[in-house]
This record gives sequence, structure tokens and C-alpha cells, in this order.
Amino acid sequence: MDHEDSWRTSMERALELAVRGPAPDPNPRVGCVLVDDHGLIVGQGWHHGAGTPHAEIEALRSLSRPAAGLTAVVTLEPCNHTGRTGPCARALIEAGIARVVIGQTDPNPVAAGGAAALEEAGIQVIRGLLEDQAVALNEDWLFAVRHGRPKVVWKYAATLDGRSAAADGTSRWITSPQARVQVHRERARCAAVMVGTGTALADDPRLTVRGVDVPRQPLRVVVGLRELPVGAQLRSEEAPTVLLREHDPAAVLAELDRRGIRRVWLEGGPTLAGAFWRAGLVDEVVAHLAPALLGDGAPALIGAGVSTLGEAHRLVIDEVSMIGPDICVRARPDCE
Ligand code: AOF
Ligand code: ZN
Repeated sequence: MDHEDSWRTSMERALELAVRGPAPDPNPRVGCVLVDDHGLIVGQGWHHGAGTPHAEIEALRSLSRPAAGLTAVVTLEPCNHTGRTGPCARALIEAGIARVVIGQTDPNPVAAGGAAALEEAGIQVIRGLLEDQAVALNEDWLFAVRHGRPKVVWKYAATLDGRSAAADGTSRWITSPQARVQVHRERARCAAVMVGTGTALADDPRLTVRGVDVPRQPLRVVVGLRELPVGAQLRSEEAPTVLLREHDPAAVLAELDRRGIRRVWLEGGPTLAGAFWRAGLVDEVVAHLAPALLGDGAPALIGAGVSTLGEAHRLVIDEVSMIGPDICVRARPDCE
């Protein structure tokens, strides 16, 4: 096997290892393998989540032979900073690694520069091997690094005629049990689930992930000025909850970013969702549409923050699927 083939095989292995890391997590998922000159994998590691050693350190520790002369194949550019852990570029240099093959360069300005540091130390660096796959590992993290805030995914449930409640205000349940199972899967991909105090008071929701394995429950974020009553389900110990006493979406996201949250699931209600739309801070839409009509007197109450046709948010639909009897539409704002 020539070098190119062996690096590709090794990168495929590193990508497989990376997905063992927790998602969601404040940190990206990263995998690393160490290969000898015959293309044999002699060490491997992956990042187990924020606060634990990086993938390269795990791989170096897994070796049962000296590291000198080996090639490190890593899905993300080795870091060059001392954060919760020391710089991986330095560790690779000190271990005597001869060559480093990188999937994706690190877009995080704090950690970037590892490749240059390696080159300065005389180590050969090859960039961009299976880059698309490396990028796909960490879409939400990349979004958050680029935008300086978490990605906001807004979910709503409505009837086919776009109503979220009947004329008398009754609103549970519009969609099917199957659609609710899907909601738990989607929540599990997020580090935070967010509602306004209006929804918290009206529905007394739990906002936990149920029926899906998660390393930890997402943070429950309640935005607004009103108090949660004693005995509210959101006050339970089953998941952490934070009350943010403000309505400025940008400030809310700054706080969540500070907490290392990369993807937020926004479950309404209309006041909070409307505020996020007006601020231009909705990045994805997940609509669950039930095969039912609630007719003329029923309020739409979905919360797109629009009062005249000219303000309508135009979306691009990425996917339409059935979930049991319901339709699921995935869309995003049309930013052309
Ligand atoms: C690597 N290898 O396995 C990971 C890297 O707070 P820290 O110290 O854990 O640093 C987190 C940053 O380091 C993260 O934002 C990203 O830029 C980089 N992650 N780098 O060399 C790894 N997980
Ligand atoms: Zn590192």
C-alpha cells in the first residue's frame, strides 16, 4: 500500500473513532490514529468531550512503542493553545512524530495555528484529507465557532391549516405520538431546549429527553420575566434549568454560547419565537403538520413575528417526510 492509500484508510479509521465522542458537547468530535511506515495503525484515540484529553494525547498514550517517526492522522488540525488541556501540536513535536495528516483545519481562532507550529518544527503536514467528512462530524460546532453563537432550530406543531390551537385555546395534542418520539430524538441532538415563560406557565412542560439515550439531559432554558410556580415540572431535578430574565435573543444566545452550547432547540411559544425571528436568529425550522383542520376562529399563534406580507419569512425547504400520520418539513431561512 502506498502512503496516500494508507493515510486515507487511517483517516477513515480516525473518523470512525471521532464519532465515539459525545454529541452534543461544547468541543468538536476528533479522532486520531498513529501509523508506522508500513501503514500499520499502532495507536489510536478520540476526544471524550470538553475537559478531557484531546484525541492526539489519547492516541500517544495508547502506544506500546516509541512515537518517534510515526505519522499522526487526525480529523482536526492539532490545537496550538493551552485551554482545558495543553497544546497537541507541542505534544506531537515532543513525541518525535514525523508527519501529520489533517482532515480539517481548526476554524477556532483560539486553538488554530497547530499546523504552522508543526511545520516550523520541521514536521511534514498534509491538510484536507477527507475534509468533507471531517467537517460533517461537527456541523453545529463549526456553525457556533463561525457565528459566535449556537445554532437555533425552531420547532412548531400545527394543523394542516397552520393553527396551533383551537378557538377556545385548547392545544394538546395536535400531532401524533410518533411525531412526539421524533421530538425527543431532535432534543437529544441539542445541548439546550428553550421556551418562553408563556409556554412554561401554560403547558407545564418537562422538556427532557425521554426514550432516547443521552449522556446528559439538555439544559432547559426558560426565557422571560415571570416566575415559575412552585411544583412546576421545569423545577424538577431530572434536568438542569436556567431562567433567563430577558427577552433579547442576542443576549440569550450570548449566554448560551458562554455555556458552550452549540445547538438550541426552540420550542416556542409565539412571543419568544417571534422575537427570535425579528432578530434574524432562527437558523433551521422543523414543522410538524397534523392532518387536521382547526378552521376560522382558531389562532395561528405560531410566532414568526410578522405583521404584513412584506415581512414574510421566505424559506427553503430541505426535506419533507411523513412521521406516522403527520408531515415533517425541514426548512431554513432563504438568505439569497
Ligand atoms: C485538538 N484535538 O481532540 C480537540 C481539539 O478547551 P480545550 O482545551 O479542550 O480546547 C478545545 C478546543 O480545542 C476546541 O474548541 C477546538 O478548537 C480544539 N479541539 N483540538 O487538537 C482534539 N477536541
Ligand atoms: Zn489539542
